[in-house]
Amino acid sequence: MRKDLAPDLLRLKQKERNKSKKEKEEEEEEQGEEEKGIASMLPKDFQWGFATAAYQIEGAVDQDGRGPSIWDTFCAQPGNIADGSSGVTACDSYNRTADDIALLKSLGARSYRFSISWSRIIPQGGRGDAVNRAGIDHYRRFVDDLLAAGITPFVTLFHWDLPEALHQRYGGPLDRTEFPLDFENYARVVFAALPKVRNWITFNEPLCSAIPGYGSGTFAPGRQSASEPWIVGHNILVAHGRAVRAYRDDFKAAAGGGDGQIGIVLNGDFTYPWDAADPADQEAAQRRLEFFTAWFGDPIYLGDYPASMRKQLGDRLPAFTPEERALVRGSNDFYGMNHYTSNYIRHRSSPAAADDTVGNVDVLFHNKQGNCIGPETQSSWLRPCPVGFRDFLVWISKRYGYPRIYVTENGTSIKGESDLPRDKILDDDFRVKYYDEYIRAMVTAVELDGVDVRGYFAWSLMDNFEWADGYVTRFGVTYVDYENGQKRFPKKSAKSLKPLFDELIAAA
Ligand code: GBH
Repeated sequence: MRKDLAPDLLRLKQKERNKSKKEKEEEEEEQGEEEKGIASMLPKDFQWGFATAAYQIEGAVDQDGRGPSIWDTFCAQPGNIADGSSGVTACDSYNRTADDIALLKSLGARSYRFSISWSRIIPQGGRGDAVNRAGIDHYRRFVDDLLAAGITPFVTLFHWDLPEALHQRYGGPLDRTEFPLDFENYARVVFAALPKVRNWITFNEPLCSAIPGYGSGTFAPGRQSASEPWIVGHNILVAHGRAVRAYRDDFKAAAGGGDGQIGIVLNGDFTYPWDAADPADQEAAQRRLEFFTAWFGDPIYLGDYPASMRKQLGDRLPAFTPEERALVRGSNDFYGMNHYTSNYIRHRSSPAAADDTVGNVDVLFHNKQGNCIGPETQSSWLRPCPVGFRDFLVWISKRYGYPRIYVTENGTSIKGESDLPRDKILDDDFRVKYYDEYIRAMVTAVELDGVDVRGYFAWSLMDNFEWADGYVTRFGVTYVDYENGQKRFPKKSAKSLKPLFDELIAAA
């Protein structure tokens, strides 16, 4: 019923609903009812904080025995990165762990999501290759320091920075046998090295390794193919399954009473039909979500790829062997959700092109009536639409049986932010509003739709290397002065999250 309403109408409806709820609470308060507001609260142990990724912040690419990753190679080829930059220095976080932890503390974060650089742990990447003690020691110290500061680590094993040596050796995730075995080995080394970590993420956004990496070629390793994205996606799922099985069999029980958890992070933009009255557009909007997120979610929660993908892609989409299926199905202790934006979707009448990756649809920001989904940002793909967050949380929850969800990334860039003087950048009202509206939309999903959200991480703790967009696009709640020693200056948005979560989390 709600599906045929445009997001702006939904927004109004939501406002209305929240208002009447607030009014109701006020009434209850007058009546002196004790349970007032309890249901509208996030759980008291709700984990909130900020997220980053190794290649985007660490710099120090040659330090302490790190081996090169495919992003070092990709950045070195002219034309791949908008401003010709790379992660060579980035935020220099490898040498500034104390600064980053102090920053997290000052912002009131309860948790921190960061990723580990595979080629710092095993410079050549493979299971027959040497382990780098210095790399392990670095992350051990970092985890100890976070815990000493009262901050809970959420650790991502793979945020796109494949060791270059594995790309050279067998094409990395293109190899159905070697890649899952080498990833499992790397995961085991890290699980053993960091027994105090209770929250593990195997892969960040496998879709981004697969499609920009091997389809459009806009991300490392920059390959362009109509068939490789589906192979890469498949092999990443199997590698994820192997790492999860290893963790459950050999590490989970030993680590602090068996309360550890592990899952994958999937990205997904929500969709609305371009013409809400056209069943073909309604179907197209669903199909786009399947190509985006159910591509990985369905095998994990339901045991196979969506029928719409099989129908369009045929044999280019690998089939699970029984052994692979058993590894992948049921392999999430939680659902890690990265979410930023929404689109209007229009069906296409012509057959899908061979290199189509979106389900043979047009992905748009305007609907048939000419309504725009949200204001422009610095990122061509991102326009704020908070109600899409609520609707996406509900879509995932219904499809997968209301899993425990951690929102592992959410945030925005701002159009023209980098052109402003520093004092103006620090006054990032657009980002403050984005977080306020998105987080409240999430809370609405918790209180009215029964969605089970356990944590939330803002992307990102600080401005950093925004992949192919370089440093011009800033996603940080903290400004980083790249010209003057990577000094950090918290923006208004950085300080806005603690009061917001203090309001929304139930008192202990
Ligand atoms: C996340 O990806 C990443 O996990 C994080 O590292 C990144 O910094 C953050 O978001 C902000 O971008 O230009 O049309 O080809 C979000 C998903 C994947 C969205 C790549 C944009 C490129 C679309 N992003 N995608 S396009």
